[in-house]
Amino acid sequence: IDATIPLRSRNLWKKNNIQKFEEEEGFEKKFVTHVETSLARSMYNCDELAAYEATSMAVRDNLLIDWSATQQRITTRDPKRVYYLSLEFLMGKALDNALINMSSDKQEFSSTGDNTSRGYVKHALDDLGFNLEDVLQKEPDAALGNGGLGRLAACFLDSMATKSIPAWGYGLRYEYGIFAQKIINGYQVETPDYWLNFGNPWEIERNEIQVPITFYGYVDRNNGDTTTLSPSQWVGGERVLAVAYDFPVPGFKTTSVNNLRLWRAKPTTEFDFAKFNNGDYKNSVDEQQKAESITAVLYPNDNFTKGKELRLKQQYFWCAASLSDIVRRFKKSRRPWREFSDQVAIQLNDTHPTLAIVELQRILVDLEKLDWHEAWSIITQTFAYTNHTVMLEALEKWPIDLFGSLLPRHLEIIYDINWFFLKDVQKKFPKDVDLLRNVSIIEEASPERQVRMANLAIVGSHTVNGVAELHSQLIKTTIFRDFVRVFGEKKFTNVTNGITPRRWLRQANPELAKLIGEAIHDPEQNFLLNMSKLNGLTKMADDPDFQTKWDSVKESNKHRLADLIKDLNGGVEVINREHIRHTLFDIQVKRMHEYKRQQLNIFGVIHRYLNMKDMLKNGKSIEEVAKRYPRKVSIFGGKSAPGYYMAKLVIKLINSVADVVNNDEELQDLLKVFFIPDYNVSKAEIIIPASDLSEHISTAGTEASGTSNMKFVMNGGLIIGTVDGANVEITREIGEDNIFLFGNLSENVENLRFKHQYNETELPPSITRVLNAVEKFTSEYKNEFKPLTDSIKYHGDYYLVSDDFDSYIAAHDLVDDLYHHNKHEWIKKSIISVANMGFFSSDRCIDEYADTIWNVEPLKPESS
Ligand code: NBY
Repeated sequence: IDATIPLRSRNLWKKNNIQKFEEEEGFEKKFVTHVETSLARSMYNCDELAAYEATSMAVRDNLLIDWSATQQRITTRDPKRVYYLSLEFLMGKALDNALINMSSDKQEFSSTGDNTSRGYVKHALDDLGFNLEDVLQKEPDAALGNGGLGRLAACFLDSMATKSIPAWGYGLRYEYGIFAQKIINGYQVETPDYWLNFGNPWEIERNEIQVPITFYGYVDRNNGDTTTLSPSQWVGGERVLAVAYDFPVPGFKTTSVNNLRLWRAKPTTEFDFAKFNNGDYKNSVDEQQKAESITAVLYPNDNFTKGKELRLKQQYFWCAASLSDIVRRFKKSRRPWREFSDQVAIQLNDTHPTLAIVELQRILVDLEKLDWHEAWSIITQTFAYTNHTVMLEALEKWPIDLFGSLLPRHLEIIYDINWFFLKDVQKKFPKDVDLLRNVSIIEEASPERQVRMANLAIVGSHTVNGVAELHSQLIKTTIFRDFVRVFGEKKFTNVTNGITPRRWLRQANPELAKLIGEAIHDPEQNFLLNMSKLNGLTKMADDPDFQTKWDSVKESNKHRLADLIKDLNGGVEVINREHIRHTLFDIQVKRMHEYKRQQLNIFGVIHRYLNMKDMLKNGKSIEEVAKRYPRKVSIFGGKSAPGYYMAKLVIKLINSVADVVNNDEELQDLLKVFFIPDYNVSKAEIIIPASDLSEHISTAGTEASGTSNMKFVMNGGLIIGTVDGANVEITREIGEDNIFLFGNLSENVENLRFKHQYNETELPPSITRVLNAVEKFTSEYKNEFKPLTDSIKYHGDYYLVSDDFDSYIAAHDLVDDLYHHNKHEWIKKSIISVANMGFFSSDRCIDEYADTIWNVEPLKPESS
């Protein structure tokens, strides 16, 4: 139905258009209005939570005015647009970011010295009786993601809005995000993250947008001679509804506001009358309620898949709802189908949305009655796929039986896609059975046949990209090498990841952003939009005054982190504040995973501790020890997948070591160890700016890119790392003198693993000593850490901890030496590194996607 207002009424609408507020007074009015009407409270009954809600609603009102204009512009001009399909959007908090990004025509310096909208809102809140920082704390993180992949999607949304690229994100609105991690007695304990407990002022529930989604059932081929290639009728069994929830995504210094649409599952109003008539009213309602479980919870695994039916249901529910939305919008534009890919580019964030390919083929063939091949050519002009891992345990596969029962028609379509694809391959490479077997979308291996989602994604996409140069090279030579033979090299490209400097520099590290702005004569901080401007820092790198200021910002950030750690430690101080400026903050925060090698890090800490104790035992004074092993605090943080036994054991080991080391009075605070519980986006914003050194030490060839490495360096931390993922390009950009690289190269990994398998390697004495000492830290059971040490001693040391250990220790020696005996040189490296990090802005990354993969252009607001 047409819901447009008739012409004669439109002037009245325009006259009543609401205006954005652009300064304190306007904000105050909105704030009080929301307190009194939306929240039904008053000045006698307004706590910080209410202040957070009212502030958010006021800011949201502003964003929605720009959102509406942006969306109308897209509808009217009908440019090519991007749909970014991701099962995870790790957004973190929205308010602070919105205050920084929210455009205003009156962006003057306010008395708070903050030139964004944040400045005057802070001032206004102060006048209204609130402290902005405290109010911001009331917002729960939107933690709808596991790690790098989900946060990447969030950074991309920020950059696409900032660059005025017409783009929508599509995902799921999980009621429970990634679990909250508690550390009890040194062990990880998971508790549910019910982030919607107090409602969510940032979402718009769109009850008018409900898409029916079907599961199970059968395929009806009423006409006996039709083939699976002809339009077929899928008669579904279970039906649920997908309801849209929209989140405005503001760009920085622009009025472009994009949309993130998340789907929620709810029961249909259909009713099982059969059951009802049998007197089974309760059961028929229960069945309905099951619908909601589809979007109840985010699966908490990173880089690992398990074929759970509910996960496949999530994937189809989300793909079907999103495609129905995309197709509906396309049909409204009344363009012919052959122009579909002139309007639509769909990016698949990993293989999780690969069903979208099959669903679009189904819509085009079964519902729109397009010819199979015509439909397929539309598909392959529309989709592109981003791969995020080469690790086999992370490649998605679905057992045929499970798949065929949930999505019978889709399985047929996959068979047909595969049939045509393999026919082509066979024509090009006659009699190459191995090739056919390797590239087939169906895996024939026992015990059951499986659908290989990566193969399907490659076959259905025009472009496949990796996320850092080394990784993109590796996918071509390992997991996808046979596809390179089939499709040629050009289909496989690289787009090195990036991060948004708005959140990861301006928001997380306002003092550094301010100092940089002053130093490069850019007080308005336009460098946040053009990060090559950071180059201007280079000439200050040697300036002693500037170095002192630079170090003072770091010190202040270290205090901020020390405050957090104290707070997390039950109010008991861990870090000696007196010496904080000269205490090396050594940080590793990321998901807990064997390939990321937190075990290598904690073994290094044990090595250091044993050496310090030995020195004391041998009669050395604490001053002598301090000279060899200067002040340092080793900070860890990260969640383990709930079922990942080894990763959880590493957490326990870190906490056990912390217990012993931190309470060893003999060491006089020279070494401290702390595991930060519940690492998340908000904590990252405090942790990352405080690092002197961060660890990115994955086994070479396993970390596709890494993005926290970029965040740390952009905040003036140096890194110790392996030649892996984006570390390689960080080195290229900042110079090899400014990074501590160590360890074996990816080309040697296979060989080293082979040697371990045949017991051809003897462990170096250094690691043997550490492994033997590990049980000294056991607090719960005898030999508690045996699985960890055995995996290195007896089970092939798959992650090559022993092979890299000595070189890791040597790199740390260099770190100690430089930090404690040549701090000026250290700071210089820090400044030069930041000066050269422009490449890692996600704006650059989005430019590359837009130019080389999507073929889309910005659609700028008239005013800018
Ligand atoms: O994606 C990460 C990579 O490990 C990292 O190197 C890269 O920088 C980042 C962005 O490209 N991958 C990642 O975070 N993956 C997941 O979180 C993930 C989550 C779920 C599943 C697989 C991977 N899953 O199959 O369920």
